[in-house]
Order: sequence, then C-alpha cells, then structure tokens
Amino acid sequence: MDLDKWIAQLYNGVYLQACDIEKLCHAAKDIMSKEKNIQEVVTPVTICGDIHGQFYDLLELFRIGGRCPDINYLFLGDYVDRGEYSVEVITLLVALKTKYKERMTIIRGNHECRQVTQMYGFYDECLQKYGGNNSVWKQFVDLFDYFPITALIDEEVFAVHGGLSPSIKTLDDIRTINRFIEVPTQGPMCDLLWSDPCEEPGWYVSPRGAGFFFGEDVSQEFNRTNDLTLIVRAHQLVMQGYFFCHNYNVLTIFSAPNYVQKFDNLGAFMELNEKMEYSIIQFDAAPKKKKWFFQRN
Ligand SMILES: [Mn+2]
Repeated sequence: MDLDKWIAQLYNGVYLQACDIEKLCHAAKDIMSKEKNIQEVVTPVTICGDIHGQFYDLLELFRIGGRCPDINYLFLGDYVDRGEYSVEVITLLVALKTKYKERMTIIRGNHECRQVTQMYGFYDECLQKYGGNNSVWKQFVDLFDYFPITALIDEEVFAVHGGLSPSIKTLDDIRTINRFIEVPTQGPMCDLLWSDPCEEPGWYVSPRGAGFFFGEDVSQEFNRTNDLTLIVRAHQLVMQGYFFCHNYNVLTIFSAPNYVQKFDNLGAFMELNEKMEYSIIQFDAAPKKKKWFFQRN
C-alpha cells in the first residue's frame, strides 16, 4: 500500500483503482474501529462542515486552510452525494485519515450510509467511475459503519453532524450506543446525524422525516449538564457558511460554497486554537476548471 503516492494522485484529482480502494478501506477500518463514539480531538484544529462531493472546493479549502498534517482537521460528515466528485472527496479524506490518524478526524454524516447514497448520487457515481461494478460503493458504505458519530474538542466543544436527541442527556448516553451499524431510521444515533436547531423552545418532529428540531432551552441544558461551551454541527446550508444560534450555544458550519451550483452561499471553516480562541474563514467556490489527462505513446 503506497499511501503517499495515492495521496499525491488524489490531490491531482485522479481517483484510485478499485483494488486500491479495497486495500485503503481495509486499513481505514482497522484504525476507525478503534476510535470512540465520541472521538477525542485536541486543539489546534480546523473544523469543516458538509462537502457533498464538491472536490475542487475541498481543494480550495485546503489551499486556504493548509494541508494535513501541517493542520489538524475535523470534518463533520456529508462527504458524499449531491456533487459530482464524491469518489474523489471520500477517497482523499479516508487516505489522509489512514496516513495521519491523529491529525485527521472524520465523523459520520447522515449521507454516509447505504440508503441515502443510493438516492442522492454516490452509488451511481461509483458505478459510472468503476465500470458498472458496485464493489467500490460497497467498500465505502461498509467503512462508514466504523466512523465515529461525534467528537469532543479539548473536553469542551461538542461536534456532531446534525444535533441533539431527546434520548440523550449526557455524553455517557452516547458512549453506550453500538454505532457499528447502518444509520437507523430512528433513535439516538439517527437523531445525532439528522436533527437541527430551531427557534422555538422544546422538541419538534423534523420535516426531514428523521431526527428532531430542538430549541435553545435544550442546547443550553445539554451544554450545562455536560460542561460544554459550544455545540458545533453542520447539516444545514447557511448562506454565510457559518451561523450561530441558540445564544451562541450552537454553531452551524457549511463548507460547500455555491452549493450544488444552485445557491449563492459562501463556504466556511473554523480554526480553533489552544486557548479556545477561534476564527471563521469564509471562502468562495473554486474557479471552474476541468483537467484532462493525455498519455503519449
Ligand atoms: Mn446532513
């Protein structure tokens, strides 16, 4: 397994052969199976939200924010679906995770599962890029079952793709979940990946059909109970790329600028230092370009 060569190739936008994906996923599974439901992360770290197959915008993010391992990264899920380059995005992130396991943290989003990827593009993209064979898709969705479902930064910032759950009061409630499964359609693990903050207090059924809407009172109580200063999450398009709500108890980060080429939104990411000072960096979509490879005989 030549990880360095693969990573260099992936940064160039050239996806791996199916046999190499199998080796990569095998190695990544080994690492991620040992990680926790609440993966511990230390500062300094750069936190990113949804990518959704926008590979050239991910490269733009790395160009502005720096590359791993110079910079530690925490990605909050939704790597695949919607955009054209889910294969390139997920392969690069998994390769970086495998090479720099302490410096790269990738947690699970609601799109990292079998059901959703068959509806929103990743499955079809795998078939298209790998000659009609679904084995690469299968390798990746099997790996998704091993992704941590949340992270905790310096024991005070809680990171999750979606939000909170009425079945979770304490961080220990998360630690007892068996996460090594397909994302369920209800229950605490589902809620962590699907829920959203809302303006009204309390809990509401989510119009997404999974997870809940939760109010400021819920976020405050969760943060107080667990000695947290902030919940950082992704999962929702926000036009500035970041959005604070619930009186600064919750921050949404979204890192797919010009989302699906239909929205005029900025992308953003957050740099958090050892003193828990943070800055938010906004960025535009990468300039449009397409690379063609020619081989001379
Ligand atoms: Mn999502």
